[in-house]
Amino acid sequence: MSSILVTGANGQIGSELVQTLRDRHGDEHVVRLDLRPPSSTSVNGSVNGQNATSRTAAPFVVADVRDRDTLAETIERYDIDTVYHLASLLSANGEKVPDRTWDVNINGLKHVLDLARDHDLRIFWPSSIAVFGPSTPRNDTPQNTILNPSTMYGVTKRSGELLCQYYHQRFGVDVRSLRYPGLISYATLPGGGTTDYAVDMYYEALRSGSYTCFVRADTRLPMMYMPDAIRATLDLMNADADNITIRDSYNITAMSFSAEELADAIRAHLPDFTCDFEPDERQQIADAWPATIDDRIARRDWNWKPDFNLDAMTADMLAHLRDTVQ
Ligand code: NAD
Ligand code: AKB
Repeated sequence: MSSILVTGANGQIGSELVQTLRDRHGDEHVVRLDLRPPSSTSVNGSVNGQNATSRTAAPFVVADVRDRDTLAETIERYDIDTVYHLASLLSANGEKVPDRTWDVNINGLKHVLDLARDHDLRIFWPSSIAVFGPSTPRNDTPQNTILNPSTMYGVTKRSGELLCQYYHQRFGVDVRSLRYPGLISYATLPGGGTTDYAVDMYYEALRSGSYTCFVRADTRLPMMYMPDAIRATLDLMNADADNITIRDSYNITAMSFSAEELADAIRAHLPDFTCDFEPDERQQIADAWPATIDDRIARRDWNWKPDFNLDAMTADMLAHLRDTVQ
């Protein structure tokens, strides 16, 4: 049986996607790759982490996705047929190191697409609402619209979308993609994006009862709870290829709320929670992104439909975090 490779496996999405893939395919058929071994021992004590050449019950490869040779070696050694290529720098961190962001996000993806062409791999690669920019329509942002990203992260996401579409059209690579909105989860902290405030607010509400939010109260962005994001990812990958009409990246959304509405939703459970707002440089990034997304094509092509709205997500987040956050 072939195996699945998840790059960026330690990240906010990767850590949860890996768990779901393991449940479906077995630990030994899900190979994780990241810059460092996972920090905890909660990975069955089976972390290898030395190089790409060791096989364990739950294989882990320490590698940089810019290292094409190690990617190729990993794909051959573990008989990989599908790659979830998540390794990336995100929007806020990306602005601090734009050269590295281009290098990791674009050259890493190019290696994966080249290997997909040569080894007949199926690829999932996430794009982002960061492909949109200040002159994109902000409400019900259409699938096909003005795409003028204002961050290096957004530039790499739009360039990556075009690269995916090109490899599909020119070489027949089965690469599929979603423009995720901000993702909210309790298992692993986010990795330096603009939408991180939405996760931070839950943690601080429980930890200290107050939060200073780095965007304005009226900042409204599209968001999604992680269980919906994982399900969307796997549903897209399981969809009949004939139904996939978008080969750059699908618009997808679940909910949309302002930072103040998020604080209010938390306050419904924690009445003493206080939130103030001190926008920093991430405000400018948030202001260039849509408030709401039109995802009708995803709904039509592969029956996308979210399960969680703001209230359901808030109840679930707080229930999970209550015991762990001090
Ligand atoms: P994250 O920052 O939590 O995790 C990214 C992982 O990639 C980290 O574990 C990091 O160590 C690893 N990584 C970074 N550079 C690497 C390199 N050179 N080689 C190997 N590994 C490297 O990110 P995430 O939130 O899990 O995002 C995963 C993907 O989903 C990214 O492509 C991101 O752009 C996309 N996305 C995420 C969100 C979100 O809200 N989380 C929204 C839209 C799109
Ligand atoms: C970020 O804020 O950078 C990510 C994203 C929406 O791509 N969460």
